[in-house]
Amino acid sequence: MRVLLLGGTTEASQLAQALHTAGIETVFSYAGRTNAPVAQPVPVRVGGFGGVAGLMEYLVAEGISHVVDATHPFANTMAHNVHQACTARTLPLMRLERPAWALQHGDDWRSVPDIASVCAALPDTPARVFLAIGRMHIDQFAAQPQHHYVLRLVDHPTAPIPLPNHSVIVARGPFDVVADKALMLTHGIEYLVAKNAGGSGAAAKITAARDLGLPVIMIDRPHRPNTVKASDIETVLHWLRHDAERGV
Ligand code: 3Y8
Ligand code: NAP
Repeated sequence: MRVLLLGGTTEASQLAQALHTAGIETVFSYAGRTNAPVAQPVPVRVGGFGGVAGLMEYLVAEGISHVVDATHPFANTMAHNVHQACTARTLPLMRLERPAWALQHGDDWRSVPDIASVCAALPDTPARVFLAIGRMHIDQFAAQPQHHYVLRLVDHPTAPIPLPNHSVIVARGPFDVVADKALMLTHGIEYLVAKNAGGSGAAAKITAARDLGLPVIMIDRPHRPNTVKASDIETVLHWLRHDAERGV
C-alpha cells in the first residue's frame, strides 16, 4: 500500500502523523503556495502535478495504491482533478473533509455563494473590514476602495496590494480566540469576511466575531465532486487498514 495524501490543512497534518505511526507508506503533497509549509513526518512533494494528465502519470509512476484528498474545502480544482484522475485509473480515493461551521446563537452571518459576491454584501459607506481569506483573491476588493481592509496572510506579500487603505498581518494558523478578539478590537473591525473553512485551525475568528457582536460575511463552500467522504481521520485510517488487511 502506498498512499498519496493531498494536504494543506490541519487535518491533513494530523492524518500524516497517524499514517506514519501506523507504518503506512505515505507521500504528503503540498501545492507550494507558501514559503515554509509545516514539516511532515512522512516524505513530502511540493508543487502542482500538471493537471489531471500529470496527476495520472504521477499515480502510475509512483505506484500509488490509495489517494486521500485532505485539501481545504475551497481547493476546488484539486478536488475535481483528483476525482477525475482516480476514476480514470480506478484507484481508491477518499476525501477527508471537516464539517462546515454551523450558525450558532449570537452569530450574525450574511451568507454569500462565492468570493465574488462579498463586495456586494459590504456597505457603500467606508467600513473597517477584516479580510481573513488570504492572498489569492485580494484584487477583487479593489472595486470597493473606500473600506479599510485588514489582511491576514501566511507570507509577506511580494507584490503591491491593490487596495489604497489596508494593513497586513503576517500569521499562519492555527489561531486562537483571545488573539483574534484583540486583533479585531485593536483594528476597530466592523465586518469579518471568512470562507466556511470548517475545522478548528481558523475557527477562532468566527467565535471572536460572535463574542464581539460583529457581522460575518460567510462565503459558502463550492460544490465538490461526489467522492467517498470522511469527516474524521479515524474513518480514513479504518478505510486504509481494511484494504491493507486484504492486501489491496
Ligand atoms: C499551503 C500549509 C496546519 C495547517 C494550517 C486549516 C487551518 C490555518 C484556515 C485566517 C484564515 C486561508 C489560508 C487558511 C487556513 C489553516 C491551515 C488553513 C486561511 C496553510 C498551508 C498552505 C496554505 C495555503 C493558503 C492559501 C490561503 C489559505 C491562508 C503551510 C498555512 C486564508 C484560507 O499566500 C498564499 O498563496 C496562501 C494561499 C491557499 C487562501 C488564499 O486565497 O490566500 N491557505 N495554508 C498549502 C500548499 O502549498 O499545498 O504553509 O503549512 C495551511 C492552512 N491554512 O498544518 O497547521 O486547516 O484550515 N489558510 C481560508 O480558509 O480562508 C486563514 O487567516 O483566519
Ligand atoms: P486549487 O485551486 O484547488 O488547485 C489549483 C492547483 O494547485 C491544482 O490544479 C494543482 O495544480 C495545485 N494543487 C492544489 N493543491 C495541491 C496539493 N495539495 N498538492 C499538489 N498540487 C496541488 O488549490 P488552492 O485553493 O490553491 O489550494 C492550494 C493548497 O492550499 C492546497 O493544498 C490546499 O489544501 C491549501 N489550502 C487552500 C486554502 C484555500 O482557501 N483555497 C485554504 C487552506 C489551505 P496542478 O493542476 O498543476 O496539479
